[in-house]
Formats: sequence, structure tokens, C-alpha cells
Amino acid sequence: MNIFTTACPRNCYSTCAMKVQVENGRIRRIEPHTGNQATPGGACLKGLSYLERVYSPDRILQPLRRRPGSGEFDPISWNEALETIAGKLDELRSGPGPQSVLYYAASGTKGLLNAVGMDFWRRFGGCTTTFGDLCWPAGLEATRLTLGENKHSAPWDIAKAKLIVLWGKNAAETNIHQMVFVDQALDAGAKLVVVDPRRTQSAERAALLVQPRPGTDGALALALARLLIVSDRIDHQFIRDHVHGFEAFASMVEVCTPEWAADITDVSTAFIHQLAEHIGTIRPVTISPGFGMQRYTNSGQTMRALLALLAITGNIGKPGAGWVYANLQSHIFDEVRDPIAFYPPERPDGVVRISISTARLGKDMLATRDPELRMAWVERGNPVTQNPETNTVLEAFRALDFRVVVDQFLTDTAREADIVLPAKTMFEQSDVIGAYWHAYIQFKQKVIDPPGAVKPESEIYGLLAERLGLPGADDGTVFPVSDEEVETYLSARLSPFPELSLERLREDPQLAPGQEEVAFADRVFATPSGKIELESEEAYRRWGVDALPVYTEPVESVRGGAPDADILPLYLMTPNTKNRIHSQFNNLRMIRQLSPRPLVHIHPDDARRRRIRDGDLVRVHNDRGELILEASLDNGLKAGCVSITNGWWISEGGTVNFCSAGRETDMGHGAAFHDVRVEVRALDDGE
Ligand SMILES: Nc1nc2c(c(=O)[nH]1)N[C@H]1C(S)=C(S)[C@@H](COP(=O)(O)OP(=O)(O)OC[C@H]3O[C@@H](n4cnc5c(=O)[nH]c(N)nc54)[C@H](O)[C@@H]3O)O[C@H]1N2
Ligand SMILES: Nc1nc2c(c(=O)[nH]1)N[C@H]1C(S)=C(S)[C@@H](COP(=O)(O)OP(=O)(O)OC[C@H]3O[C@@H](n4cnc5c(=O)[nH]c(N)nc54)[C@H](O)[C@@H]3O)O[C@H]1N2
Ligand SMILES: [Mo]
Repeated sequence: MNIFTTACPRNCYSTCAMKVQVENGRIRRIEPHTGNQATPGGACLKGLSYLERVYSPDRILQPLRRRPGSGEFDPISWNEALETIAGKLDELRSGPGPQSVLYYAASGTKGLLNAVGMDFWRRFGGCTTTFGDLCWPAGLEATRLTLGENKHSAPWDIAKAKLIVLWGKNAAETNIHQMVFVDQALDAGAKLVVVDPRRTQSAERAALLVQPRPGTDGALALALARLLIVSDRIDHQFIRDHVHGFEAFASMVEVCTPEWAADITDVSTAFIHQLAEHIGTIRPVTISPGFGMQRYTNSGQTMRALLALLAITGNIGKPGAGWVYANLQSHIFDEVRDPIAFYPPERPDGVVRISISTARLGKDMLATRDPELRMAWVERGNPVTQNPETNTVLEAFRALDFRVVVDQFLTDTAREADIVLPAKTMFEQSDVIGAYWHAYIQFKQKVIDPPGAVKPESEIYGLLAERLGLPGADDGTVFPVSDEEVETYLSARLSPFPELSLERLREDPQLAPGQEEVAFADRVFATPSGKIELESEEAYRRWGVDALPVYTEPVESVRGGAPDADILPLYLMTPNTKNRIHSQFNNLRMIRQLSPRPLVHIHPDDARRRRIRDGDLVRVHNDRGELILEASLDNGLKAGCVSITNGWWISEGGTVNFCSAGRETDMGHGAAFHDVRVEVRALDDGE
């Protein structure tokens, strides 16, 4: 039996190190690896379910072709699949041009080898691709504008906090390892505040659960800032030395009284006073805002308003204090450190046309001209389920001549493909990965050979490049295939960092060079003023928002005088859930037992008014789409909100994104998924 060190490459905060036992070429057990101090307890249930996932009878093990005019697929040989695809690519390149092909890749797996995709398309002569990101950019950009860069203290530093605010973050489900350190802080006498319209597992030990109306946290933060200033519970010295724009900010918040905020947020003034008292009197304070909260049309400004609370109280750059949003200290290989890299016009890439907003995928695909899109290549993503406005995304995919999807399973997106290519799992090709909560660089080691006819993407691209006669790189490492070629490729990327050899990583995760235990301890802020910017000229110039984090209503607010507020009075929340990563894992038997079908959570008052009982089938709808699913009455949810976890496949009962809108956040080109209003009706309501 062999035991390998590896790490989970899912798009998840924890990015756990693990040890994998392999016997006779088969994975037997997945065990904790204590070399990663952030995840010493080992993987979650999803991590353990890899044993089922890798060997699932539903896994795609060879290329498939869709029968014309049907939803059925037939297995085909690699030769036939590659000939067909290469033929189509050749035809499009010499006809309408390479930009008639859309290359869409999302967050299915992390790793340096993901770069081979774009290498291929550049060599092909170009393509059309997306900008922006579904996940986190409004918060990244708000943080960059305010603090200069996206980093935070080591995950275990939160154990030193005396006040922890999980602000729109449900760490008990989405970052379970963070809760270990939160519990350590609470055991040592710290207080926990949770701000979330839903009462989640993260609130179990909270001293205060604040439930604002969705999308209004900015108003709450501004009122807190005003109370802190009025009661003089601010750090004058820190502000003088390290904060830019305090005077302008202070005069802007003069009108933000607790009454003003209570009216907007639907949080009582008593709670607002109590929270201000906590933030004003307890030291040190860590705020850990979630990604869910920054998926509104006003959320970049919201995040800036939250950050101001830490800046004016001097809770930055000290042990136990700070902003725990996204820690990109392990992102030493790419440009994600600077979110501007995500953006289009400033970054012309020669032949690669970066013209489609991920948030508006369907609409932008349909609107693309000169040339129009004719083909799509999708890998590591499930846009039919996960991108906003599913009906438009489906329309756009169906309007193409030809679609290729590389995936492990027949997802909703794969079902739209003409040719489906089987994808590797994390155990079947080595790679090097970073993380966005801890700062470890980890070797995601190959532990078994790919089963069936599965080929990793690098090999697929290499074979296509050969067929198309594309130029290769002199050292032959562009499309690494053999284990040796893969290691050569990875070693070359690691070579600027002598402390990070594959030999070392093979045994243990390694902290990224230069990582800071306490972020901003040196009080160096890479902003134009060199200080923490409460007022940001750049925010105004780049995004057209106010230079101060002024509160505005989200566009689908029931307040802002929308004419259909009566018809669509409920906010649809679509958070993540414990035993799934977005649309992954719920197709496994082990996970499905725990979550057999999608549910819409609704407050008993809202249900009663609609004559909906627990377990009734209901229709959740707006003018973009609808879902039919079972209602679950939930006292912990704020009245006026309904909630369905995202990630369900259409084939399992419907993706939540039938109802969401393809629109961007106020900054960063994120997707404003959560700016959504719906109505819910019992199916037998006679409507
Ligand atoms: N188990 C599991 N872990 C995951 C993932 C997963 O799918 N499953 N996904 C990973 C990824 S890619 C991401 S982006 C992260 C996201 O994980 P989180 O950062 O925790 O984000 P969400 O689950 O989207 O939302 C967190 C909370 O925000 C609340 N919320 C929504 N709107 C508002 C609002 O207006 N104000 C406030 N105060 N709260 C609001 C929701 O009710 C929810 O409980 O998790 C990562 N980890
Ligand atoms: N309504 C709503 N929608 C949301 C969200 C929300 O909160 N609400 N959250 C958004 C967020 S935060 C995110 S990050 C996105 C996630 O959006 P996606 O990244 O599209 O989501 P996943 O469901 O993780 O799909 C990844 C796919 O990659 C496949 N895959 C895994 N490993 C590999 C591999 O090695 N190679 C290939 N070729 N494929 C592989 C998986 O099988 C899966 O089908 O969803 C977003 N969608
Ligand atoms: Mo995400």
C-alpha cells in the first residue's frame, strides 16, 4: 500500500491537505494531513465522498456524441471525437475566424495546468472568452480599493479575536475549518455576531444574530460608523496615520442615524446600538464577510462600508483584528492578486477577444457579432446550472452550431453538448494549487491512473494541436502528458521559488514565500494615497460609483419604487450548502441521502398568507423563469425572504438560476445573483 500527500482542488475556502491510501491502483482511504495547519482535522464529507465520486458508475469514461435531435448519447472513439472537433475548428478558423469559438472555463478545479487551455486557444489563432467572475470580484475590488491588496491574517489568527463578526458568511457550512478557530476564540471568551437574513448553523454560538433585509448591509454599516464616531469610540491616532478620507466619510455618515438604517434594513435600533457598542468597546475585532453578501448590484459599496468600521476603530494589522475576506498570499503564480487582471478593455490579449461578461453569459453570447459565435468549448464549469438567467444561457448555447463540454458527469451543460469529453478527477493528474483562505501551496498529486479512456485536458489539447498542426513550444512542455512532462512543467513554474520544490511539496504543504501571519502589520497599504482609503477616487473613475461608500438600494429592492413590487414581493436567496460545492457532489448516493431533493425555505407568516403548508409543492417564479419544488417552513429565515440552495441540476428539480438575472455587480464585473425578487404560490392555488 502507498500513501500519498495531496490536496483538494475544489473552489472552497478550506482547500484541505489530505493523505490518500492506494492499494493495487485503487484508492482505499482518505485521511487527514496535519501538515496544513488550517485543515489538520482533514476533509469534510464531500472530501470523503471522493471514494464514491472517482468510481461512480455515472462517471463519463469515454467520449460521447449526442444523437441528432435527441437527448441520448452514444459512446464514440477518441479518434472520432477528435476528428470531428478538429474538423469543426478548422472550418471555423478559416471561415468566420477563430473568434467564432467561445472558450468558457469556470471554477471546477484549481491548478497551474489549467493554463494549458488558454495556451491552446492562443496557438489556435485566438478565441472569444469571458471576463469577470461568478464568485467574488465585487468584494475583491472593494478590498483592493480600500486596503490596496487582497490578503488577510493566517486562518488561525481569528482565534485571538475578542469580537468576531461573520457578516454574510456561513462558515459552519462553507468554511467548516474556520469554525474550529472561531470556537477556540469563543472558548477563550470572545463574542460572536452573525449578520445574515437566515439563521444558519454559524449562528449557533452567536451572542447576536442580526437579520437585515437582503442587500442593505451598507446602510447598517454606515449607521454603525456614525454611532462609533458620535460616541467617540474611534482610534484617532490610527485614523491620522493610516486612513485617507475620514473627514469626508464622517460628514457623509452624519445623516445615517440608527432610525434611518432601521427603516432601510428592517433591523431594530436596539440591535444597531448593541452592535455598535460591541464594535466600539471590544478589542480586537475581526470581521469575516462572506462572498454571498457581495452578489448584489450595490455590494462593492457595501463591502467598502463594512471595511470602514475596521479602519476607524484601528482594527487592521494587529493580531486578532482585521478583514478576513480573501487571502491571495498563495497566488504567487498568477495575476489574481490584482483583480484588474479579470477585466477586459485594459487588457487586450492579441487575438483573444475578451468580450463576454460571465455575469451576462447568455445575453452577451447572443449579442456577439463580427464574427457571431458558432461554437462553444466548456471545461471545469456548469454554466447552464450556475450562471445567471438559465433560460437565456440555454437559448445562447442552443443557438450555436456546435458545442463541446469536458466534464466528469453528464451535467445540465454536458447534456447540451454535441460531444462530451471525459474529464480526469483530482487523483488522476498532478498539479500545484494555491488557496484563498490559507496561504499554503500544495501538490495535488496523481495517485491513480485515469480510468477507462479518460484523458486530462493537457493531453486532449495536445492531440487536437497535433491534428490542427498548431505550433508547439520549443521545450515541448506546453501540453504535458506523461507524469514526467507534467512534473517538468510544474517544476518550471516553481523554479522562481527555491523554497517550493516538488520534492518538498510531495511530503508537506508549504506556506507561500513572504506570507504574513498578521496581514498589514507593517501598515503598508498599496493604495494611491498609501493609506486605507475610505474615499477612493479610483472607485469613482473606474466604476462610476461615489468615491465614498454611499448607500444605494439594490436594483431589485422591494423598496425602490419598483412597479412590480406587489407582484414579486419576496427576496430569493440562493446560498451554498454544506455537502455540495455548487453543482458538484449531489449526484453521489452518499450525499443524495442527506439532500434528496431541492426545497424552498419560507417563513411561516409568508407561507400562511399563501395557504402553503410544510411539504406542499409550490411554484417559485418571476418574469425570467420558474421552479416547482417542495416548501419547507423555516422560522429562522427573515420574513419576506425565501431560500433555495444553489447547485441543483435541472434534472434534479431545477436550477435556482432560472429566476436570477444576468447583471453585474457595481464593481469588479461580478454576478449580482442575489438581486432577485420572486413570488411563491401553492401549486393547487387555482391560479
Ligand atoms: N460546503 C460548501 N463550501 C463552499 C462552497 C459550497 O458550494 N459548499 N462554495 C465555495 C465558494 S465558491 C464560495 S464563493 C464560498 C461562499 O460561501 P459564503 O461566503 O459563506 O457565501 P454564501 O453561502 O453564498 O452566503 C453566505 C451567507 O450570506 C447570506 N446572505 C445573502 N445575502 C445577504 C445579505 O444581503 N446580507 C447578509 N448579511 N447576508 C446575506 C446567506 O444567507 C448565507 O448564509 O464558499 C466556498 N465553500
Ligand atoms: N444563484 C446562484 N448561482 C451561483 C451562486 C450563488 O450563490 N447563487 N454561486 C456562484 C459561485 S460563488 C460560483 S464559484 C459558481 C460556480 O460555478 P461553476 O464553476 O460552473 O460550478 P461547479 O458546479 O463547481 O461546476 C464545475 C464543473 O466542473 C467539473 N469539473 C471538476 N473537475 C474538473 C476537471 O478537472 N476538469 C473538467 N473539465 N471539469 C471538472 C465538475 O464536474 C462540474 O460539473 O456558481 C455561481 N452560481
Ligand atoms: Mo464561489
